[in-house]
Amino acid sequence: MMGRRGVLFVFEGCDRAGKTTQCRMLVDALCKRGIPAEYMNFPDRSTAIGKIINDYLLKKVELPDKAVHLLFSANRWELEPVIKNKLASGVSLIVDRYSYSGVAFSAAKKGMDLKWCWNPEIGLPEPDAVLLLNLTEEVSAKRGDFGLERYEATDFQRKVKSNFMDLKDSLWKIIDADKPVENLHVEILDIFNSVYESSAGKPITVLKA
Ligand code: NYM
Repeated sequence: MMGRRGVLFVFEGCDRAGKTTQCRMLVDALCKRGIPAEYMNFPDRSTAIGKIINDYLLKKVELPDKAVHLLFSANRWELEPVIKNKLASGVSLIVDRYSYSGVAFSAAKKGMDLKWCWNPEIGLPEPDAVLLLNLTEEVSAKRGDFGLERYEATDFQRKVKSNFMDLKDSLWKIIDADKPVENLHVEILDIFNSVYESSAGKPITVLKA
């Protein structure tokens, strides 16, 4: 008998919300329990497209907003076969940013709207769950200054947060990311367990218009 598929479990949020730490902790916890799981992150800077994105984020190159938006999306599409194969082979993917970051960040720029930004994402595998790590500005400020990458500025991050709130649907889970790391991990593990149970036997769907 074929085993069950993996789940596509996506973390979203502004910069410094603690997504990477929580993703890594979740992957470790799942692997220890014998649930096959792997970490994935977008942008994946290791691919050919990812290298251009990396140069753009580091401000080594300038690109028109629409062009770079499509590159971020293409970066997901170049990994779409990998995502589908891993899920089908039973591996759960714990994903550090996905299409929603693509839209929330690009649409925070002048002249870019949510609908235009969403279009290239249509048809990508749809997550079984999206967790939005929501950090208050006070706690974010305590984590130190932003880095030097593009987008790392308070005003811009405010717009990104408001875009995330516009994108969220009833299936998203909004998580209070001000909590201590360990408490947050326990809460997330619980959510994963219920998503894992409820997704057994369900096909992988795709993002829609
Ligand atoms: N980002 C990330 C986008 O603008 N569009 C996207 O599609 C994705 C996935 O890249 N500030 C932005 C959000 C971040 C930046 O991400 C780098 P990270 O997770 O810091 O490497």
